[in-house]
Amino acid sequence: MTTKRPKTTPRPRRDAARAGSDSAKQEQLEPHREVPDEQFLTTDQGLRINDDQNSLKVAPRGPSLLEDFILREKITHFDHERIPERVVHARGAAAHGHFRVYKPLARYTQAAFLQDPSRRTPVFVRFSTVAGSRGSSDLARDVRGFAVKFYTDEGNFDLIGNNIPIFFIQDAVKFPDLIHAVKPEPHNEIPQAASAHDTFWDFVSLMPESMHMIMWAMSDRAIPRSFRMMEGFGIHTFKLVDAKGAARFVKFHWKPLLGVHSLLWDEAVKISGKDPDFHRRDLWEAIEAGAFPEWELGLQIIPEADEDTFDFDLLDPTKLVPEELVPVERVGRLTLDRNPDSFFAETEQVAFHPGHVVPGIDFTNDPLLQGRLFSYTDTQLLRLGGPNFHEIPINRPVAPLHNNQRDGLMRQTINTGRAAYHPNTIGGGCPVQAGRAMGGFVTHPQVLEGRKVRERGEKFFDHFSQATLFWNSQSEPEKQHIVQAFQFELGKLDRLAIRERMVAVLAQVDRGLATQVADGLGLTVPAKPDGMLNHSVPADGDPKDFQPIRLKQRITRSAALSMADTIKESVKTRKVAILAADGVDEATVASLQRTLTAAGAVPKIVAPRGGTLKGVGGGDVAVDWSLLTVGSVLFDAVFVPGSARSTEALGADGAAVLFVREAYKHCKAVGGNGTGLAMLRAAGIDDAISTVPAFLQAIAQHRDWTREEREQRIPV
Ligand code: HDD
Repeated sequence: MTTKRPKTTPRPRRDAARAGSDSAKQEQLEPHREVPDEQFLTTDQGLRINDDQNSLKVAPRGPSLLEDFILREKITHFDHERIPERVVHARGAAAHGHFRVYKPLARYTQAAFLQDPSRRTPVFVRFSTVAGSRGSSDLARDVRGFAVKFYTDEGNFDLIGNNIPIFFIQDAVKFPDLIHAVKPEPHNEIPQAASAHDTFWDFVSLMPESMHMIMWAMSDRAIPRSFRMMEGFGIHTFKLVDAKGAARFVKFHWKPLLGVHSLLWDEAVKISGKDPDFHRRDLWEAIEAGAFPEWELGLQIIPEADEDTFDFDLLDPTKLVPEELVPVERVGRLTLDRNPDSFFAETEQVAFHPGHVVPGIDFTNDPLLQGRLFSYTDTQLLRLGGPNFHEIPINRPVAPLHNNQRDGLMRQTINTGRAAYHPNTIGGGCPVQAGRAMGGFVTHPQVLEGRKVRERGEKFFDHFSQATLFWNSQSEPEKQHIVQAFQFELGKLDRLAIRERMVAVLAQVDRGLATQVADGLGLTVPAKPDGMLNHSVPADGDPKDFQPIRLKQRITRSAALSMADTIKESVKTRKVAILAADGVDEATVASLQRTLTAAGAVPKIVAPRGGTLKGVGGGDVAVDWSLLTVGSVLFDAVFVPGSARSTEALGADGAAVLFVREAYKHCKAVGGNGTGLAMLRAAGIDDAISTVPAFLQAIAQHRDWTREEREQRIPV
């Protein structure tokens, strides 16, 4: 390792060589960025430190002195390094990038960043799980957060969504209950990052409004292959407002260009042990390798006049708008192209808020959204320690910021002038309010009238129709995975009564589903639900008035809801293990590496040991990973190149045999040539792929799910 030492005087950070470079431009955007190259070590006050190895003592073996301000400063700072983790979405990973609209959207909205295709709006995107702590596994069965901060010229716009288009509850007032139920149980803090426990299922089994979301959460959407292969959804219905003040309803979508792909539960469980940072690492590595993740922004636009024409309420966040009813218009592209430099300064300190909007984007009365509008600022006050969190570099807008807010903990802005109020004459009346024409935000003047009530819209009570729509839209393998997920989750419960209640609720979604789940649990589905299904009833309410209703639906299947209908045309960024041992044919390996890399895949040599293999022709083959450190669960496909000595060694190695068997069991592309095919046959895989083009095609297909339906011959 070389150390870039300062010579006599360290060079200034922005020296001539850097000026005009990309990093120099970045520094201008982020003046707080620290680069230690060629700099002296200093205290927080800028004093150069002469000895960072020894505290100040009386004699070499004597006591330390209180006088040691360098020691005190360092330890004090260290003691205060942690801030409260997010109460939800604590575990996350993020990246910088940009957004570009395809063509002006003036017909829908006045938002400036949605007008000009030549404008690159910087973004910061944070992905997350919901339930686990900061250090929990990426592989939990959970919803994934998909939060996008657009740094637009008109101020920051935050689109804080999930990878599932709907939510568990209809009203923010139930959010603390939901989260208390899903978090580890309060007496023993078990289990971490898992919904498979009594309190969660107790709660949701009493709240039929959660059933649509539960169906998604039990599907493979909740165990994505990669953040890069997830859809994103704004969930709530929002409003777009054009320059004339006319509004339309909108649902926001993110469509990944790599398609939507998932893991299998068995893989997720095993990856959790092999690499709990699997998703975080995947995002990081893809960006470092220049394979920038991309999504298209999609809009479902609904005229105001159509508000009441659906079989559901547009304000109900437990319902989606089927794409068959309102197509998704793809309007722009999001590209993530830069990893953060400091996890804490950027990914941890970023503060999102659904109330961060720009002119042309407005809220609806969705009661979940309305509650969120309060919660996010409130949470930042605690988490980031005060009202000036917008001054933290990652949260600062690029738009100019002038107001009469003053002071507070950790204030950084040095406001000039004496008038911190409006109206004023002392400051010349500044800063002045902006009219609509000057980009001032004007709330859409929706007409409202009504009694003050604690109630919800009538259609909100159709809790099962869309849960059934989701079930009916799944492919057979997807249905089987949902059944297995329910069996796993409910099988983990201590209380039989909760399992029984859930099976009864599931029967309302689909009786066949409930029966399959019940079979695995050794239960039977009751002929009729016993008593009421909805227990979320006000004290003076008549429970009868709160029970689920079923409205007639216009559609019964929606292709967009099944991952089976996703893009399957690319092997880009897919990880392929080339399984090898000493005596491998280095020419085959090199040609395979070339072909895979040219197609955009990421080949890695996996061998029984690390270091370098001796090839059959006497050449060296560098090993990327040994079987001690990886399993096939970390790869999308496996290829075993033929060469007698190598494949004999692999066939005799239990870890290598397990490696290929697991890949096969997880429905991945498994290929080989020559003696590689014989090794695979001996491991029980007699239909391995024998040509490279067919192997590539199989990887692009993601998985051969039909293998699951066939007899499972492979013992693992
Ligand atoms: Fe939330 C964080 C998404 C409902 C309260 N939420 C948070 C994050 C995401 C979401 C992605 C992480 C942001 C980040 O990466 O920093 N939340 C959602 C979605 C919801 C939703 C899609 C429903 C459609 N949330 C919701 C409700 C409430 C909250 C109803 C409260 C009433 N959410 C919070 C929070 C968090 C948060 C407590 C924790 C950390 C933070 O805000 O910054 O305020």
